[in-house]
Amino acid sequence: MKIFLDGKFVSENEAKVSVFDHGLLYGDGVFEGIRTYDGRVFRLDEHLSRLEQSANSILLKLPVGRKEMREAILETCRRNHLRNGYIRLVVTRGLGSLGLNPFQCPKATLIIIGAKISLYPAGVYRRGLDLITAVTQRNSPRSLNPAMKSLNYLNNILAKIEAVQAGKDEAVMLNAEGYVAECTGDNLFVVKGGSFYTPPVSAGALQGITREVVKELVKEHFGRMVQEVNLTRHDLFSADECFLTGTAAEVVPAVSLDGRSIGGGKPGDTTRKLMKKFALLTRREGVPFEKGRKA
Ligand code: PXG
Repeated sequence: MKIFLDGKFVSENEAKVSVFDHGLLYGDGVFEGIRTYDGRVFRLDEHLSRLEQSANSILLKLPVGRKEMREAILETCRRNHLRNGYIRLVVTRGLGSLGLNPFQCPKATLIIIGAKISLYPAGVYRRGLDLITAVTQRNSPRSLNPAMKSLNYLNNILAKIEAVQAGKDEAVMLNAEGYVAECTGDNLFVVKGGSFYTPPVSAGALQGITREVVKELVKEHFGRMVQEVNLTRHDLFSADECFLTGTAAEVVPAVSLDGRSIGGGKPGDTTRKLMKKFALLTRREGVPFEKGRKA
């Protein structure tokens, strides 16, 4: 595996950052998880825009511009023959001293890792996920806004620990008002009476790239606009269908929450149709990276 680290491709063994990197010391940085399908990078510019917005929000100057970043990603895919894989793009605040002050870190560290993707096991897509509600609240947009994809994931990790300890697949995170924000690494949707709902970004949801794709698919195949509204646990209990979306998970059904079954405890037809349409879409668009191959 060849990893891009600050302008050079290095082996896994050589791919190391300093103990003085503020990404390690403080979780000070931003990241993206991106997919490749059939030799093409899916929604690359959308991911790069979100990275730029996250970086701008924490006053982090990206070490290279959009064009160079794009090319470094495509080259990482080429060198790792990443036809169907996962790219982790990480920008940390870089080397500094043992103090919070980010202005003492002269240059951000850029890391691009090309890896094989590990989805949920296939059975989960047939059976659906069992969810719990996390006691850990989603970060308040007024403290660490979940709309920024920062390296600071302890909030999500604490909720994930709750799910694992409860023997369940995933945790739903609520905001301070008690409304559903999202899951630990995925957005959440419900279907009820033919309408589609997802929490707004203001409720503490990331503006997921997959979430946007699903909105497009709902419009195209169901002729509906997804409604961004505050959702309660009761809305999930009483939904016809529920599913999660994310770069790693794609579209995955959820069939129970806190021991209450959702939609009869089985993945619904609408969710299954969206899973199929999503799979088809990923196979026909994206930025090709293999030399001599057209889009
Ligand atoms: N919410 C959160 C908090 C996320 O981290 C999503 C929603 C979905 O967004 P996209 O753009 O991927 O549709 C994410 C992104 C993991 C993992 O290992 C998941 C994400 C990022 C990093 C790791 O499950 N999901």
